[in-house]
Amino acid sequence: MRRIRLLAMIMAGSLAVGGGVAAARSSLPATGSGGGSTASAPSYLKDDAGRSLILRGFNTASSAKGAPDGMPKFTEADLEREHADMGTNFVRFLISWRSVEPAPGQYDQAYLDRVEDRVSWYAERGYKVMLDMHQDVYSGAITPEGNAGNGAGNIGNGAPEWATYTDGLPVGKQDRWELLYLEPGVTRAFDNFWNTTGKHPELMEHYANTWRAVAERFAANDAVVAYDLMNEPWGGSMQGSAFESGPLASLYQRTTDAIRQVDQDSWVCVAPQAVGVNQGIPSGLTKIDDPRAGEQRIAYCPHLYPLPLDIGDGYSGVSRTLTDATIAAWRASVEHIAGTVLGGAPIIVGEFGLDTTLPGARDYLDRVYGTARELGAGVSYWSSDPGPWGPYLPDGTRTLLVGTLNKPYPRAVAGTPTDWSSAVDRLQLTLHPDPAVTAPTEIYLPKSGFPGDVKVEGADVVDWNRQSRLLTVRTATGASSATVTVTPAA
Ligand code: IDC
Repeated sequence: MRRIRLLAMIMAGSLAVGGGVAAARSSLPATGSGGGSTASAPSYLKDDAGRSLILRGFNTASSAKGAPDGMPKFTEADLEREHADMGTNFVRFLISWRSVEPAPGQYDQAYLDRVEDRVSWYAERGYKVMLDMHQDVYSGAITPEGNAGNGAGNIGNGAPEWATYTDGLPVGKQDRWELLYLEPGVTRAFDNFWNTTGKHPELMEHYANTWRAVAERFAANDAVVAYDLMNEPWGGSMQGSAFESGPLASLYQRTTDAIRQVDQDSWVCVAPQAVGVNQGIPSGLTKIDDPRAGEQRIAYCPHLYPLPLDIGDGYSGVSRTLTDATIAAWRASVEHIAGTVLGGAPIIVGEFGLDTTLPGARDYLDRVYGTARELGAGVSYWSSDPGPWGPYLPDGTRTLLVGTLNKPYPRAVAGTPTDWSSAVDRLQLTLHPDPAVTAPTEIYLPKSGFPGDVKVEGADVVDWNRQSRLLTVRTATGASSATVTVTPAA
């Protein structure tokens, strides 16, 4: 019953505010590039050489949430397999407040050592890492074993026990973990965190300082490029734009300021309220100021979880039509926040994912990656955990995700990608070279017959590395545009 009400509430919200999104979008400058509906030219995270990064990878991993040592069940061999099978270059790596600050003001350096150790696996393979301060339902301290009644175990995670104040309010059982957000004890824990109760001004301060401790550790680490400040924020009793423009924006600002005391260069990623916005309703998030010298390094990192996919049909029939409508509304909302509110922030889709056994799963994946490409967005798929949502089943069998994700793509572009397309049997990239960037453009090519036939205009092939499967091209001096087309050998 309750689930239906929540879904109805979100759907109603989506219908009621849909017009607002469209209006916001039409007021943006239209570039009309590639015949798409890009509201403003995408912007990209840059690597140290100044190249535009196209980030493709996974969330790793949900298994970290309840683990006593805070580490995912994911080995270096697992990363090796992922890299060989899909050529990923990015990870959204889950960390948690409870693990960084197990007691007030005490930062667990041994935990950060373990994180750093995992980061080094990624660094050795040329990956970029986004650290994600994960939470679901606030904290493990309020959703003890078995609470959800679905055998999922300890599903709440994030805040340390000492920062969890439910004021004695109950947390009942729910058959879907998301619905625990509606329980009175969970609402109160969030209200105390955001200090809407007026009783705990210290908690947000602790949170910002926790991030500073993390940033201090990773500031000089070239592989760590971004900090995702809070997974799926929830306002407790305060919802929508009152929450997003109020306590959420204020937490983001304080945390950004704290990070910048120790790290000038990493990107700070902000996300909207999750419920509703993940399903395509507009966000009321407001601007965050980056105090660093030079250009802003704030990225927008929303999640995408269309409700119709959950309702049973997967991506087919009426739920496909509704999912497409959700994606269109979500895209308009994302372009508005990244383009207008945040002033041209790059986008990373921090999470999206589905049960790959659902009908139409492959089409849905192609649809979302296509949208991300048009937005210039990085993507971290939820998640690498073994199972039907992930790339591998627990016995190691590949799901359809592996073949669907393993496509050629430009990983680092010496300029701006103005148009690119990717299919299992073809990669085409057109870029506007940046003469200030001396490093070459790198393109990942899967094993299936690539590199085969390589055509370049306004550029030269510098190298093909069979080991890393990277094709390296350098644009001709003075060229205003370059195009690379690669098709596999027949
Ligand atoms: C899910 C895990 C599931 C776990 C639950 C609660 O897949 O095993 O029981 O979290 O800890 C999100 C969250 C992400 C969720 C994911 C899938 O950010 O933590 O993982 N999801 O449900 N938001 C929307 C979906």
